[in-house]
Amino acid sequence: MGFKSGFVAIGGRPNVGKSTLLNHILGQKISIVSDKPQTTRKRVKGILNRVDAQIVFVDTPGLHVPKDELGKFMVQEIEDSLIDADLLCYLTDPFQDNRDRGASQSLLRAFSRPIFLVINKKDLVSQEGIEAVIRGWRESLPFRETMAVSALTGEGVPELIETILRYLPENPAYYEEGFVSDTFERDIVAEIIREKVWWHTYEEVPYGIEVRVEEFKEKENVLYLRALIYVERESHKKIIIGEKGQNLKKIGQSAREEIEAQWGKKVFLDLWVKVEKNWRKRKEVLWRWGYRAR
Ligand SMILES: Nc1nc2c(ncn2[C@@H]2O[C@H](COP(=O)(O)OP(=O)(O)OP(=O)(O)O)[C@@H](O)[C@H]2O)c(=O)[nH]1
Ligand SMILES: [Mg+2]
Repeated sequence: MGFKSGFVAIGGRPNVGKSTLLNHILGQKISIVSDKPQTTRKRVKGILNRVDAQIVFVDTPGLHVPKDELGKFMVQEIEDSLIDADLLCYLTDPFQDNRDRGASQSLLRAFSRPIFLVINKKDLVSQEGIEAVIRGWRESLPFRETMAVSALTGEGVPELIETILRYLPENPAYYEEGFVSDTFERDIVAEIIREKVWWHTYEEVPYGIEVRVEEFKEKENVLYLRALIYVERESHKKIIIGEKGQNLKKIGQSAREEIEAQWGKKVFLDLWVKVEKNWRKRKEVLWRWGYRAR
């Protein structure tokens, strides 16, 4: 058998565990995760290198009906990820309602290569629960494979990878060995900070957050970072900073610890909060930040 390679898109509704699955497969944090829907905004590549194959996984934003320019960009990211994909893992979980099937129909129909139905969060339900999900989907599209996994415990993930490999073509590798993601270091740092802001804010606040890393200076054993956290409203700025700056301190501390662990260096993280009014609706700001919808 020759070397195999291909692109595998991980798609599905918000919050079903797409990014958690990507991270588990790669054995490292590549894509940020939270318990709130629509965490992922841009597609994230994670490259699995094996002696016999290279699988380029593409984590995508959650499928939803866009309400603003940022949402339009996110849905476009899903569509663009499918153009190159050899296979689509449509991820769902046992807690989705009928909207899951409704929302996915046009996307799934437009995709002409193999689609797997992957039911995630297996650890939270019984076998009957999994079977109920499969029954719910039976009338819909013909999936080539149906599997249940837990992205959290890893149960079922090796089987998923082996099954994916059976469908991939014989091809040389797309990326050099050792290449795990094509995300720029600055953007990785910005995403880690955004994740911590998401963890420490609630209701509508996290959705209006954007993080930009303005300075990224790497010296021998030290990484110096200056980042701006943008919010949509003055009141959100107060929430992020918190009483006597306590919330911002927590955000900064957990982001710093994670960056230090990833880079293996001491990190100085200088965090600032700025208002950019209603930025999710403003094309000129979105374009500047790389969220360019067609
Ligand atoms: N119990 C359990 N929780 C999981 C599993 N996979 C993901 N989660 C949790 O589900 C929540 C959403 O996970 P994400 O990986 O951010 O989901 P996503 O599909 O990438 O979400 P969006 O980026 O918003 O579309 C987080 O709280 C995860 O910890 C799993 O297999 N079991
Ligand atoms: Mg995600």
